[in-house]
Amino acid sequence: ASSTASAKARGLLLGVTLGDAMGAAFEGHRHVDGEQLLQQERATTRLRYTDDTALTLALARHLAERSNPAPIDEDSLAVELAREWQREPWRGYGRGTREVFERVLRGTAWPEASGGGFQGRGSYGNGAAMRVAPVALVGTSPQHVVELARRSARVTHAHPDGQLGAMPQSCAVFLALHSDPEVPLERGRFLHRLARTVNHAEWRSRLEEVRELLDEASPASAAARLGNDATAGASVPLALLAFLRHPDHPAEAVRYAIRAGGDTDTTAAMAAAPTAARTGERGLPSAWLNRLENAATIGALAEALAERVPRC
Ligand code: 8NA
Ligand code: MG
Ligand code: MG
Ligand code: MG
Repeated sequence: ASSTASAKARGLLLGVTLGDAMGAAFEGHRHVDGEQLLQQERATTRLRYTDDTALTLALARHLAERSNPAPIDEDSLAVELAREWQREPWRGYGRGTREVFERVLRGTAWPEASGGGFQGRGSYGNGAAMRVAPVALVGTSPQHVVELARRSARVTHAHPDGQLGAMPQSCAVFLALHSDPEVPLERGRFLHRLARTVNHAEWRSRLEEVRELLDEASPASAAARLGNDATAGASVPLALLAFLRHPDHPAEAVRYAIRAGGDTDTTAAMAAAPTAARTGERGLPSAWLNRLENAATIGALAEALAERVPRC
């Protein structure tokens, strides 16, 4: 892999992990003030990641073991994700996802296992969006990436909204990965490309709301407007805003997402993915990286996937 692809792939995967691990201390808090966050940043304790990262890494390993043009095999992916939960069930999984994994491990095929939750409606939680970032490393175009996102999502999230959330998230990571960090990001154009690729009425209006908040919204007012809970529709837009507010500064994007409260580990992980994919690993604070569990393994997995990043 080129040194740029390698730095960007490492940024992407380590960024997700750091956002998740920094945000985990605040998950479910209504508000997070600057002082609390500063305390967490100044601590020297080990940074532990949660389900968001565990499943992102499982998806990354799945992709690393397969080649294009069909890097996702849903039957295997469902089992691999479920086994990851079984291996470390204490990482803080959502209820819906735990139930899907129990069914998969009992031998139920994924369409039935994921379709059975929430009275047969399936989950529209943000679990598919929170783990989707690695598909951006193997996708060859925005269209290809959102198709991979949909396929990776449906093994646990049968509800269309759970799958749809993973699409703008993956597309944002792809566009950021292939952006030149030396050239200022054209945020309006970026949102326009996302809207065109996802091509869905509800997401168009969510992206329009993000556009309206680009210049001055505080984290609290952004959360009030866009939502900050564990559903895909009320977390992916906030994460995207955090990225677009600080496209060249992963730590600031993470801080913005955390200060917005709610599902902080997940929104911070989703905000960090495109930001650190754009800047590469050097955009991540070394003080955070030094505290991060399993950083060497995660870096090595990123290097393996960097080989697959297409030149474009
Ligand atoms: P999920 O499928 O349980 O969905 C997450 C939440 O979305 C659910 O708990 C519901 O509140 C809501 N939801 C989803 N689908 C429906 C529906 N059809 N009808 C009504 N409500 C619905 O799990 P997931 O994997 O999608 O969620 C990811 C989240 O789970 C992330 O925040 C992750 O960090 C984790 N999480 C952990 C804790 C924790 O206890 N540490 C708390 C919340 C979430
Ligand atoms: Mg989590
Ligand atoms: Mg979910
Ligand atoms: Mg969460």
